[in-house]
Amino acid sequence: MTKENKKTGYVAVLGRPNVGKSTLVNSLVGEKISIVTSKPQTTQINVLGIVHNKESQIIFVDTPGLVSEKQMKFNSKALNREAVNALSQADLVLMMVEANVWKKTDDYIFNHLKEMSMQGILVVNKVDRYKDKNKILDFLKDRSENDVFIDTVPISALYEKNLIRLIEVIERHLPIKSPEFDKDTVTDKDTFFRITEILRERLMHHLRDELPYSLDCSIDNFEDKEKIVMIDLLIKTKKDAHKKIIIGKGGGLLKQVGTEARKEIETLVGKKVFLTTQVRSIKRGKNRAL
Ligand SMILES: Nc1nc2c(ncn2[C@@H]2O[C@H](COP(=O)(O)OP(=O)(O)O)[C@@H](O)[C@H]2O)c(=O)[nH]1
Ligand SMILES: [Mg+2]
Repeated sequence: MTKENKKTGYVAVLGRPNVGKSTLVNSLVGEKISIVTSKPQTTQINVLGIVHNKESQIIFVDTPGLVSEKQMKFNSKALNREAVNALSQADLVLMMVEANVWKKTDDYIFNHLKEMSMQGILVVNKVDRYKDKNKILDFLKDRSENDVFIDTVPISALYEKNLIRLIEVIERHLPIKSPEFDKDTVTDKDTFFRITEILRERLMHHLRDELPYSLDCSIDNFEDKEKIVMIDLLIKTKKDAHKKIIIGKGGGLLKQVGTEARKEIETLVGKKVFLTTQVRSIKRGKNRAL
């Protein structure tokens, strides 16, 4: 059976790290699709968040934040490639910025769109930070009058303000075609990916800035029993020193990370979860188990 045609398309969400891209996609999908922390470059690969409306199917592509070459550290090159990929496949682009903040990286992204002769919607996030909305008006005007932005929408992704308007504006610019995903599908990522991402988010939340990027989280064992899911998670790190930090004093940090992750995983799988976490440092191809 062919699906009824709707406004359907891929919407790439671009913006510098930490502007709130993942928060927006999660709010719109109504489920945690993509992890969020206060640290830049939390999202490492493109994640699809699919929003099903009566009139439309909007496939958001949450990208790792684009950064300029100058600011590149860790694996930013690979992250940039993900964002550029999303751009090339998109039917529509959202460029997300923070209200009253415009940084060099915003210029970099804006110029990138301009050079590619791409048009998009300017989404101005975190307006909740300004009680007096007049304080944002000049910013909106200054930033939206150019040939890149076809529309401007101020929002608060975190407090879900003006998101209905954003959806309306997006729908206006999408082509009418057959929806790509069935209505139960909210992301392209499977449960295993989402579980390891939850663990990574909790680790990033608790650890020092630079450490989390060198971590690799995976599932060692997964058993779905009738009333409980048994999961063994593995955290791989490159240095023994990192292993010590992750485990924490008397195992305290790892225990806390495990407890927080377990609660979120229970929501995701809809069952009680028995979770174990193990840290392993891998040096020059050798496996040094805990
Ligand atoms: N005040 C406020 N904070 C927000 C809003 N949206 C996101 N944040 C916060 O900004 C930080 C970065 O969010 P995230 O979605 O990970 O940004 P990303 O790197 O662009 O994906 C997190 O601490 C969010 O809670 C918003 O609308 N208002
Ligand atoms: Mg993100």
